[in-house]
Amino acid sequence: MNTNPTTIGQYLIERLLAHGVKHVFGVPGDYVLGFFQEMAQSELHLVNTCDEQGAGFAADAYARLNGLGVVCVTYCVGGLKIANTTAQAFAEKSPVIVISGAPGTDERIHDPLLHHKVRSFDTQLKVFEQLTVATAVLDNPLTACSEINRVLEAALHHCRPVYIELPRNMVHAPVFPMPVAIPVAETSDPNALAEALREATAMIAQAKRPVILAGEELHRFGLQSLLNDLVEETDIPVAATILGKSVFPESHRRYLGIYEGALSHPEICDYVESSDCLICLGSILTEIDLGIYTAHLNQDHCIYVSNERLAIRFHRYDHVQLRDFLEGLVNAHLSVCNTDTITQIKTPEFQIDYNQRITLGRLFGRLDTFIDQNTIVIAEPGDALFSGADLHIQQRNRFLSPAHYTSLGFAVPAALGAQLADPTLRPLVLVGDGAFQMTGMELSTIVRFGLNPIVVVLNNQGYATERPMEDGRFNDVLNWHYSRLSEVFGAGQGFTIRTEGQLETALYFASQHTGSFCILDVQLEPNDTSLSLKRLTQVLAERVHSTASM
Ligand SMILES: Cc1ncc(C[n+]2csc(CCOP(=O)(O)OP(=O)(O)O)c2C)c(N)n1
Ligand SMILES: [Mg+2]
Repeated sequence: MNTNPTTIGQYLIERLLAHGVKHVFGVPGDYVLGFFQEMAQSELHLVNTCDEQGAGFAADAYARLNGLGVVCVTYCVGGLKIANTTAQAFAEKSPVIVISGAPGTDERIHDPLLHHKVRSFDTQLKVFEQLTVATAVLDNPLTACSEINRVLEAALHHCRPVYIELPRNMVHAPVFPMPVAIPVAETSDPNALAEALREATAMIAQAKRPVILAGEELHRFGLQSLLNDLVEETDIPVAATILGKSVFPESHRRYLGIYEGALSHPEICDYVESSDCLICLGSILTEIDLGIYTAHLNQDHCIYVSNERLAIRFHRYDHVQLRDFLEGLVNAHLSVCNTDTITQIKTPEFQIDYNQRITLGRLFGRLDTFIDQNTIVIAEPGDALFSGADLHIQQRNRFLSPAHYTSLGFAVPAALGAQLADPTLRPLVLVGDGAFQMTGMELSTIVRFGLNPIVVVLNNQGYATERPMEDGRFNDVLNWHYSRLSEVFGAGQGFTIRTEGQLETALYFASQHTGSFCILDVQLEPNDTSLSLKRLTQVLAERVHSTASM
């Protein structure tokens, strides 16, 4: 750790590198240009996107894979554009560092109306106070270093975004860093932990059919090997929430599938809901995880433990860490009676019918056999996610989707972030035509940085998810020639797909052509939607209409 005199800008860069950040996504502007130049001359790789929202989503995906991601923008015109992506990172626990340039402290005297200013100089700060777990304005060289370390630690501790504002005259301000204090890990109350483990192990031992429901926090807080140990030790079957999809290897002999209330496969739903001991680990149990509250989970049969709460049946335990509880379960060497042979929903054989018109179901049937060890599936909210939920993801952490916050526009920029975080992966991007039109231009950034995702556009001529709830021209989008985007960008390869044979040709080409992106314009009937989407929109339509009649 360097404690020699340095500058605020240099110190911030050094701390990002020390935390394993290699790439920074963003768009420069005059309030942040000085810091961009500092980053450009450092070991950090700058990835300037077409739009700030693209940078925000890329940083979110990068953070989910790398453990920390960074988006750097200019004041308000850039910063406020990533309010949405930061909100998503907060809602879904993704540790994104937002760095925004800002007017210099010397420029703020007498409160002038500088460009990009909204109401007052702290408007943007106030917005981000709502969207992050910690904020720092680096306006004082005496405290800047400790402020940087405080917010970075907060991002790691809570696995949520933080905000750093850097007034432009402070980038080169000299500082004398102090050695960084090693954060003290939060520990459990030993009595509460012991009591909770006593109750939980007794409940599991008595149960006839215990089941684990695994959620996203196991990934975010690095607890997946403990889950694996628990399953190897006990043979308890595992279902995952949709937000936690791929937290457990889906090829594992004890993996059941995705549980999301009535939206899940009926066999999985029955198995989970009829369990006499449901061990729910690291899930925040969102509305979507619970199948829009169609889930029937009996609290009397539940052990619920997340990073923030532990409840066993109707008893609540405070100050027990998820990690400690999980370690306790593994070390308890439980003897479990659930020796059920579970029925797994396997990838079905796929026989191509070359001249057959392509349908959504057949597309996903084929994609399920196309996924390999190096694929990371990135699914946009909409039918891409609902159909994507049933894909068999063999490796851990190879499925990304904002399944709770469900902001459209994530998938294409997320491919950029994911592939830079782990260049061994090839993203398979599943995106609706509506969502593609929001951020698809980041394919341009993907070309500039030499990446090669396969982008599958589900072209059903608009907002299929919304049509069953309320239809009108507002659900239509222009029918782009998606396959010709490769001409626009001067790279990549595009395919228009109407038949299974055309899909086959495109997938074969994509598997061979790894030099750039491939885009598949899959032309579907507007009403060709998945069963999950049909079930979901039926529930949502009832809600829309019951609110309308109130
Ligand atoms: C940023 C954002 N704007 C609006 C919505 C509301 N919304 C949810 S689904 C949907 C339609 C998505 O259309 P498309 O991407 O084509 O997918 P499809 O529904 O056709 O599968 C919309 C507009 C949203 N979730 N996110
Ligand atoms: Mg669509």
